[in-house]
Amino acid sequence: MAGNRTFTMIKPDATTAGNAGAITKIIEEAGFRIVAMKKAQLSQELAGKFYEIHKARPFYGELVAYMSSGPIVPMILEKDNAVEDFRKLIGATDPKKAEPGTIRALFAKSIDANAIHGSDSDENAAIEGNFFFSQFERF
Ligand code: 3AN
Repeated sequence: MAGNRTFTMIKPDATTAGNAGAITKIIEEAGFRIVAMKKAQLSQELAGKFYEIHKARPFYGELVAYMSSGPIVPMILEKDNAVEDFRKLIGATDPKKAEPGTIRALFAKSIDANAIHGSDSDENAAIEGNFFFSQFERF
């Protein structure tokens, strides 16, 4: 059975551009409840740990440099079928391929500065949520 929580992070491009509020509004209007939320900035070391699963990919170095280059807004979200529904709401990794109306189609600048992250499985949603939030920061 699909789980009811996912993890997301508004990336430095969208946060710096002042789009965090507009993106959060779209997320809430799509029926997701915010369980945890904050603003943070990752060091290179922490960004490297967060994206450890992509270590072998050619874009890993750029991804880590980019994700530690500015502020982010991580969140844990709740909704039935959360992981799959949220991936639909954000659209394809490459904003040129993202469906019109999706968050990446509306706000992403490029494949790396693509506005927002969404967990790809229930297991990764739990790992990623635990990376950023303690049990006392979930409501
Ligand atoms: P998604 O975030 O859509 O799940 P993944 O998990 O394949 O995409 O990739 C993780 C992150 O790595 C993406 N959000 C994007 O920022 C970056 N990325 C993925 N593919 C590329 C690529 N070909 N070139 C540069 N960055 C990439």
